[in-house]
Amino acid sequence: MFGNFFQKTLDVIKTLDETLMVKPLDHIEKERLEEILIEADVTYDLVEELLEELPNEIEREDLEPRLLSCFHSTEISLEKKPLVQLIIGVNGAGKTTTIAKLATKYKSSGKRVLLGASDTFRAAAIEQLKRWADKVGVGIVYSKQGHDPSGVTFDAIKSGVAKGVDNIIIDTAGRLHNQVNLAKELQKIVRVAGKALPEAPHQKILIIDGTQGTSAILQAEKFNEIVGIDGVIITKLDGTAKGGAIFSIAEALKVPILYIGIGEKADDLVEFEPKNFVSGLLDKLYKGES
Ligand SMILES: Nc1nc2c(ncn2[C@@H]2O[C@H](COP(=O)(O)OP(=O)(O)O)[C@@H](O)[C@H]2O)c(=O)[nH]1
Ligand SMILES: [Mg+2]
Repeated sequence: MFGNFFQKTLDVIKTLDETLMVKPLDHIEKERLEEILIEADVTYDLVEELLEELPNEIEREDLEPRLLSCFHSTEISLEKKPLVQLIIGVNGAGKTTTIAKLATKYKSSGKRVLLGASDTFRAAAIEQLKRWADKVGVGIVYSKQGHDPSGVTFDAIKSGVAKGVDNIIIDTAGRLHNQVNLAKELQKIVRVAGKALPEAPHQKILIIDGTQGTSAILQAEKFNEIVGIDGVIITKLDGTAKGGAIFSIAEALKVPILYIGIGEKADDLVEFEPKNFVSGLLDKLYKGES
């Protein structure tokens, strides 16, 4: 599981330093480790913080808890019926595709799913979500391009409640005519969702394009200011060497990373487990396993 999405990052690490090829190692020199982490796109400040006060020869046992400390777990109860999830993020981040992946996952565990096409900014966005709903075999509530996205959100939630579905997933636009409009629209969607069903949306999930590396952090902080984020899904980690950004993103936002997107197909979504992720990385560094 680890290798599929972090392989490219690890390949870069491997080519960086021949001495790391001789495994197993009982320690790695601090300077080498710094280089490796920075090359994998962990931010400089975080690398310094992670390795602070560690000896010059760093052992796996000392590094492991520090890497793990970047990650946070969720305190949100997902035991709601229906569970309403709002998907936000910039254009092209992978929102619509990720919604299809989540719907596939829920459906295969026996849940009934309804999608809300609240990205009404582009006609193509509505069509894209409709195609996915057909393909995955789940319901969808949509309207015409240009309609009020909060209206679609309201209708989707009301309809989902009436039908007794388990999961409602709401798509949103990542770009409007300007930034202020986008902020206002997202805030309105959240307000109106709460009117359709108290406490909805239960989870606001930010989709981040993993190929952007740490430059996505600033963007994520903006979305966090606008509506407050409960969790993150990082997409496109199948094709990037910037996988180390996971640490910086998790540390900066202080919200859990829920899933990782590893391709364009409906089942290219893996649950993110900090423990497995970190121990996989350390295996590679110290033992040479992939
Ligand atoms: N390789 C790869 N491509 C992805 C992944 N997630 C989304 N994409 C692609 O990224 C592009 C934009 O995705 P889309 O869902 O339309 O983004 P949206 O604008 O945020 O809704 C599409 O071509 C997707 O197929 C992923 O995990 N891996
Ligand atoms: Mg979209």
